[in-house]
Amino acid sequence: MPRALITGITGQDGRHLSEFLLEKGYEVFGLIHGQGQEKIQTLADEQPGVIPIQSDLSDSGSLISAIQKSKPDEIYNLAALSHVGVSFSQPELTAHITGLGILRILEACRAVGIDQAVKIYQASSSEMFGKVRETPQNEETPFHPRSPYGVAKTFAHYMGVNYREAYGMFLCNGILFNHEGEYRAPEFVTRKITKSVARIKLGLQMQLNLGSLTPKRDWGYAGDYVRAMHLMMQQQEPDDYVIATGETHSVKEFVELAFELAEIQDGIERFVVQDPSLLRPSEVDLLVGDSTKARVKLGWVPTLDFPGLVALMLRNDLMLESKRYDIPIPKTKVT
Ligand code: F7E
Repeated sequence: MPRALITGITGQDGRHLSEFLLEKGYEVFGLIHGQGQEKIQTLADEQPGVIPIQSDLSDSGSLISAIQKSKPDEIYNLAALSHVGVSFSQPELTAHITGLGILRILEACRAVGIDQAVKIYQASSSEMFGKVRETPQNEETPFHPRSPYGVAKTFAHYMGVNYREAYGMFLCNGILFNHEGEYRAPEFVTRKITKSVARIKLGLQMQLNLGSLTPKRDWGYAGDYVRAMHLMMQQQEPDDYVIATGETHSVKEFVELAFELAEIQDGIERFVVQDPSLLRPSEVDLLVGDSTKARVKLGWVPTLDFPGLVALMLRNDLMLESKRYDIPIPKTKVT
């Protein structure tokens, strides 16, 4: 039975990936940080089958013992301070976890002596392209990060490349474009929109505060993207891959479609308030990925397009909010 160790186990990608790997027959270990038992209980409730290990990405000794305990064939480093906006107010913590986390894992593998056997996945990000040098972006596009988060991810990316070249370690960087779904946290714009539109439909909310509506993102479905992570790790040679749909849409288009699917007329005019406090000191205006390499070499294809993604997230939020307040699910284009 193959063994996988996942950092960021309770995050969106950790949830999708652990479900996927458990179904494939893996023994899955998840790193849980902090001292409370609450997270361990939540993990047991929401992700049954995952074996928790208390450890912290900022504590090298705890990583060494997590690796000794789990004896992983594959490590997926998904943990990060992942909110780009928040990284501007916590830049040092972002560097500490999002940047240095993978370095501590790589060194822990060397210290335990599994560095030539273990396969490691590093969650790189399209945020590294930032102020884009070409469109669409592929594996050869130069990086120009626009946030402490993007800078930290770029450091981590190159650290992985360096350990691959210097020590022959098996490390894949998955340069994932935005990926969303039912497990997305509500501080990210897509989930904020679908949750708010669902609540507006149910009469529970009257206003949706947003920052800029003009940035464009290449939004895919997280469930599709964890399959790509696993595929990279099954190859003979480690490599870096862009994972993206190849389509880009503005935040405004996302909001418009969510209102349309919820059958709410003139939603932007009636409910959206532009809130200057949600603007970022420097913004990434346009991202769209070229995932030809992953499609050709890994045989990876996404299953959900943009309208399918918005519909899935909105349907999920309509059901959750209706259930929470014991309101019948309203009739819409997705329910
Ligand atoms: O913002 C704009 C915001 O926070 C998307 C992370 O998973 O993907 C994600 O990073 C866009 C930005 O995601 C609000 O300014 C407007 O232009 O959902 P987001 P992100 O920054 O693209 C990459 C690939 C990662 O690696 C990251 O970890 O939407 N926007 N109004 C807003 N964004 C938020 N969060 N909230 C708003 O009210």
